[in-house]
Amino acid sequence: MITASHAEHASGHYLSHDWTLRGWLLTVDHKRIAWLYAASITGFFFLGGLAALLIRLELITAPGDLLSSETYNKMFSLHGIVMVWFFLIPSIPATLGNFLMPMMVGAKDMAFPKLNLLSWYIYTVGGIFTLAAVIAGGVDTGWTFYTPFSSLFSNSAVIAAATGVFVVGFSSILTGLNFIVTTHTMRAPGLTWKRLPLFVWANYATGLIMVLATPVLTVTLLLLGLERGLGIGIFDPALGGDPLLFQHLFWFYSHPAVYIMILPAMGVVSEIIACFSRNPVFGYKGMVISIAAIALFGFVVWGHHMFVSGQSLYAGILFSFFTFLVAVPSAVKTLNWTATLFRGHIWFSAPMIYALSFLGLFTIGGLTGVFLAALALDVHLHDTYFVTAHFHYIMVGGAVTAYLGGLHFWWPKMTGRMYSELWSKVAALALFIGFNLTFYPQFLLGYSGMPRRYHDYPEAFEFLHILSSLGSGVLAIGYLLPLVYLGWSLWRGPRAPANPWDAYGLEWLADSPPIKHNFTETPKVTGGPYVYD
Ligand code: HEM
Ligand SMILES: [Cu+2]
Repeated sequence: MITASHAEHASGHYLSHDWTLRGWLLTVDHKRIAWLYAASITGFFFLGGLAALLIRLELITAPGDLLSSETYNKMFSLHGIVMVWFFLIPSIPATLGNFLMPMMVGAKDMAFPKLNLLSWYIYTVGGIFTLAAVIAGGVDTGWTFYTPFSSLFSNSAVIAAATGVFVVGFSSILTGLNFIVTTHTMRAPGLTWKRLPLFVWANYATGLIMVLATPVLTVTLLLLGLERGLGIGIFDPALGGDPLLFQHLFWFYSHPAVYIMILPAMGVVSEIIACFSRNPVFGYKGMVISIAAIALFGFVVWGHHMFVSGQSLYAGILFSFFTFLVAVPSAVKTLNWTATLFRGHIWFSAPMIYALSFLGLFTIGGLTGVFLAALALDVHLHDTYFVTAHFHYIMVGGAVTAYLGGLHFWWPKMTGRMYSELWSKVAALALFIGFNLTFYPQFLLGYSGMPRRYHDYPEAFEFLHILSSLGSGVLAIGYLLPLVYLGWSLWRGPRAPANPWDAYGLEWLADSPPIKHNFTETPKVTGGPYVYD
């Protein structure tokens, strides 16, 4: 049980005053910073999405007839760089996490509100560098910046783009730091670790990965810049370097980084599934241990990206083994969500449709990851559309779907407004259908030998590519619709009560939208989370 008072406030809420530029750009309120991030990542999401649509347009026909191969390379690089570094990494933590972490632990704000604002500014500076790279003609290295292509051969705007990613890493570190310290020091009386909502646990673990892994990426990009800009030999064998070193360093960060994308998504889904099946999350302790295990083992599997790079077979066997191992806690979580649904009173609200979509799509993404972790199979599947489909099932089907689910779940809290039930369900279904139509054919394409990152292909692959491109049109509708009805709800939506879903959690005790410092008095916690009956 949790208690607190939330009397009506004549003084108004966090959005009701100070709508000056200064009031927004110099705010240290975690809730407003969440909106600054939300606006920025939405912009990047649609920029990346535009590039994706151009890619899918090119691939409708077998010959490379819409974009030249150079432009095509720049298009998928733009898509990957923007989506991974400027949308997915910040997405849930920087928006929903920023808004909710302090509220869920019963605090007034983050531990370091000014660092929180600084992290958004750093993100913005990074974003400007990357946009400058695009304006300067684009980058063609892919989001992975592999050497020796990026350091020696590419004559596109590598330095500007890599600098953007280098800079944005610092914002990620600051966000992570804030999550860690906030969880440790700002919890309300009675809110012990064993009573923390899973969303808080997930973001806490994500914070640890952000702080521990991101510096490796930062250094790697710095080394790349030193070699490309000053000719210092690090990755170039002619100068005494080793090109594979780049891949090791890059994936040492970027594999854990995929858990930066998925752990917060898992946190969101836990909250939604518990609420809309009116059941406590099955196996809370197992869920927390799984979060920790994923964060920990995520650090020892990076070599699964390098099975065919010539690394030693023994290394390959170990990396394969650990990769199978990391799939176990993911499976535990999936089974526990399913058990939570079992005998629940399921309410098919829009957030729940997103959460259920996540469950199915994440499972397919995870299981195909297990295929890829098998050494022999990966020789056949590496660098094909099978890999593309695998990670899109997780990063888009999983993380983006959960982000939208969370946005719909907490929208009434964040804005004080309700949105159209009908349209939100239509959008969630369009997403599910469009997503599968786009990416399921890519498994078949990859398995039959279609390599990734090519702008033309044999005619035999045309039918599946057409399906995939059609699907991307439906998917685009699924993403554009929320922009319309959520935007509309801001002006015309009915007022939201403090707890429209009858959900548990400290955030629901606050007003909708919350007052500036969230609670009138610090809430007291006397029991565990998810006391649904
Ligand atoms: C559930 C356990 C998972 C397993 C067993 C797994 C396994 C793998 C393997 C073996 C590869 C390398 C394939 C290759 O390049 O030949 C791979 C690639 C990839 N995976 Fe996963 N994965 C899992 C979860 C995830 C998650 C949670 C994400 C993202 C949130 C993710 C994102 C990616 C990405 C982005 C790539 C390809 C990167 C690139 O080459 O551009 N995976 N996965
Ligand atoms: Cu990986």
